[in-house]
Amino acid sequence: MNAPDETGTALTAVRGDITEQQVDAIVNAANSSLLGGGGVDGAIHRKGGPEILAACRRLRAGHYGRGLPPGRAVVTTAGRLPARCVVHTVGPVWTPGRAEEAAEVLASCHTQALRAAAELGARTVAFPAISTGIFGYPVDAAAPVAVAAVRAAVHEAAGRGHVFEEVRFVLFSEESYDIYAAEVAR
Ligand code: AR6
Repeated sequence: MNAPDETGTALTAVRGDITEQQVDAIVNAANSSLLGGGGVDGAIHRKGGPEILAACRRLRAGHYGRGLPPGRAVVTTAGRLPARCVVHTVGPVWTPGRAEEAAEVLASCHTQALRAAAELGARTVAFPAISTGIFGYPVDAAAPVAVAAVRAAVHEAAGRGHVFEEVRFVLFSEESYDIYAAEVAR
């Protein structure tokens, strides 16, 4: 684990499964429908149970009738998962030649997810490597964007009086872990 930064927040990277994290909030790499999918999204809905999908359906029936736009974040229960809540965000689909646009959306996912978590009073938050699976974002391009956005959001939250204890990146593969861990250690 890395030492806390000057805000008092430890930024960490671990190998593991996002659904098993004992934190206040886990972040879901969702899609705009909010109605489930594969990868992290599939695992969260499968292990968290139907309460999460029911909450997502309520969001779709209310404010998000047209779906959740990429770069935004919404919160639901975590159902049977050990986390207290799930922050759903939609990463960018990687399109060659549009790296700048993708980076803006990916950064926004992290910023908005941490803002939503702070509003709930969450002090420990776990992120997967958003967009680096089915959405095809190269891991070595995603990691610096994700980590920089988290650092900035942690500072922003501290400025408003909310100090995160830990923001953790949870990586499934050894390759992703090595890349995110190096970025976190920088
Ligand atoms: N815990 C941690 N990391 C995981 C887990 C897990 N349980 N499962 C996969 N990963 P992805 P995306 C890693 O595809 O690229 C869904 O269908 C995985 O190896 O879950 O943002 C949604 O509904 C990869 O490194 O998310 C969307 O349609 C990373 O998590 C779409 O996929 C992200 O992979 C979102 O695609």
